[in-house]
Amino acid sequence: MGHLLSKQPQVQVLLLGLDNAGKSTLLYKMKHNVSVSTVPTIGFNVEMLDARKNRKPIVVTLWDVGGQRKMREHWQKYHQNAAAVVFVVDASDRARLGEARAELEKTLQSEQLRGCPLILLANKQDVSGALTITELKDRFKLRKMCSGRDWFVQPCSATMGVGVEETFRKVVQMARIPPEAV
Ligand SMILES: Nc1nc2c(ncn2[C@@H]2O[C@H](COP(=O)(O)OP(=O)(O)O)[C@@H](O)[C@H]2O)c(=O)[nH]1
Ligand SMILES: [Mg+2]
Repeated sequence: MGHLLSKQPQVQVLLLGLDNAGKSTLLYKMKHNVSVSTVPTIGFNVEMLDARKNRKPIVVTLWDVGGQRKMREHWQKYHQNAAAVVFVVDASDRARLGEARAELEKTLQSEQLRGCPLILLANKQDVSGALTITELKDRFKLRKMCSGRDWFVQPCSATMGVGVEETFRKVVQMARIPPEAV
């Protein structure tokens, strides 16, 4: 089994975003389709999911490297070989939007992530008053921030499981597969 898996192209996907954005909830929902009560991530959570891209099996490894301030400096280490970045925003937390935007901008400026596709998640859509994807796109000036890369904004509610499958499909579709892996 391990042998079989190792033959499949592997893609590394980073789950990034501020603490409390919903990264760990999303990860568990993608993997097990269940909501678990999350604890603030110290270090990282990682899950491998099977998928098909261009009708070929691939393994998607999702890295949830923790959003707490002291962990953010470690993001850099995970940037190498990233096939895609999923940046999770708590769309209901208007007070921290500026902080989230600054973090995203810093992330995208990383040399190792040059050209890396971005899926921006407007999470917590179940909370009334949450920013819509259009509002988030405007507030983040996303078009400008993302010039030179593929990007997509997906609304979701990680706890309710809404938009989670769509997110995973989008990740698989947009992920860059390293040429040596195919
Ligand atoms: N209402 C609501 N709460 C959410 C959603 N996603 C996550 N949460 C809650 O937000 C808190 C932080 O989630 P967590 O996944 O630990 O965030 P992380 O720090 O980014 O890993 C937890 O209490 C989650 O239950 C969502 O879509 N809607
Ligand atoms: Mg977490």
